[in-house]
Amino acid sequence: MAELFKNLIGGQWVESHTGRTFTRKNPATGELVGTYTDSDAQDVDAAVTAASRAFKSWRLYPSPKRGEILFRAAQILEARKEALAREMTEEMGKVLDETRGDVQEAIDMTYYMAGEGRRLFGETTPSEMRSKFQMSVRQPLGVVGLITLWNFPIAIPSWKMMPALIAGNTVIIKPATYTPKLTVRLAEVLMEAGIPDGVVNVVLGNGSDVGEPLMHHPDVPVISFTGSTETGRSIAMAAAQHNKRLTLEMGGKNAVIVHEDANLDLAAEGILWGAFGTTGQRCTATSRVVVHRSVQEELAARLGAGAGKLKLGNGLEQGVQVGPLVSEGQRETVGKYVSIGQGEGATLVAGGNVAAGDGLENGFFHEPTVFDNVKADMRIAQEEIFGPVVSIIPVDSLDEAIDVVNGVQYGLSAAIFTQDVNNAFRTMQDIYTGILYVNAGTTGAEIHLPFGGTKATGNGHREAGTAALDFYTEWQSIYVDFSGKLQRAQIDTVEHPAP
Ligand code: UN1
Repeated sequence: MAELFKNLIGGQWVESHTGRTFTRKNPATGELVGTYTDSDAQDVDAAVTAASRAFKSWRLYPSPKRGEILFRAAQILEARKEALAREMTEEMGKVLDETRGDVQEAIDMTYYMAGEGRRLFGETTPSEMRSKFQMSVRQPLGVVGLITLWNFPIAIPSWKMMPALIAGNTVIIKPATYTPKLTVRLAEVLMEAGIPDGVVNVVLGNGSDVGEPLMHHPDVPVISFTGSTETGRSIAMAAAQHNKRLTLEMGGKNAVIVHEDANLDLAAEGILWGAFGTTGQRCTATSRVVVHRSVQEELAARLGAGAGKLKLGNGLEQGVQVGPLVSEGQRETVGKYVSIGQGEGATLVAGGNVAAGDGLENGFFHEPTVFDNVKADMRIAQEEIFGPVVSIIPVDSLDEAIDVVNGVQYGLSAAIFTQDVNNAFRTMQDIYTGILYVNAGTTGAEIHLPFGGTKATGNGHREAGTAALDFYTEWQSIYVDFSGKLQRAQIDTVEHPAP
């Protein structure tokens, strides 16, 4: 009998009261990967009760001690890195090198936030009055609801959980139904590391049965969501009704500028990795290449040849560079956009088909696809595809390139390849995205710096770095008057100067 993965509520691994289960199959092979308890609003209620109770003591637990628990969790994650990466490849599909990177991001974030337990800095400022001391301190918010996507099955949960926990919040996480296992593993690690019962809760199930009750729950004042812009908007409306604090990490339509002075070898390599790594299923994936017309032909030839050479297959196998899409539905979306691109008159220079042969027909594979001569307003150049499709858009100047990069509804990541420092700085100044790379592709953000985007990509908050703490804490400004008299305003200190 295969292991049944359960909810974690109040420190106990429990089945949903529904008695239902759901399963996940390996998107590369179709083999069963896991069976999961399938929850609903009643399980969410139980988790909220447990998390609310645990918050009373966790908020008072000294933050350096919280940090020690996180530090132990990071050590356990390190020790299990390889096993976790393999499980992730089986469940999500991306290749082993990338799933190792995903686990590494969780390790890095956990160590980083462990260290924050000894900082969590506020400020002290001078007072306008005599004998008065003032400071700001970070206070936790309460029970935090986390709703995560499947493309970074352990990194994204860790980006949300670790800052929330170090700041003294308790959490309830609903992982994506495609990849619940790695969230269960992360919660197991935290329990082993000594996190008190009820501080971390996991509720498995789908968006309407678990995500919605969580986002509507009156005792969950904070929601953090990573996923589509469409779902994010509906969460924002629900959050507004309850006056919840909300962070949204949503779509992208990330572009790389290849200027006429670019190192083309470097640019082609960066684009191939950015576009086809994780089979294009990253919020940060390279989806548009905005190229100076003088180097368009050469770059298109390199990208077409490079895409054609990539080895597709089961990500656990040596030498495989591109895994499957996460689901049949995701592959259908890719197919739909390939047809749209052809209908719009773009030139297909590589790929364009479902991939088959050598066992690929058992999974959701699609050929890495490159379109050339794309116009900036075509749908393939405007809408997020979240798959292995990249569009080359020719331009005549850096000004035009910058306008094209900015001319979409999203603003997550962008990049420029140029050897000219003036062009690099000009781009930094004028591109309106949350993340920008110079002479590197659009992916590869590190955990030390704020992660997130402008416009329809987000709602103004950032994950990672100390910016994440701003989301998971409330500032409290504290004034301590030790003068022994009622000081009413600056005027008092002027009128009654000390002897
Ligand atoms: C995402 O796709 O949601 O910068 C996150 C990167 C990764 C994170 C991507 N470190 O591509």
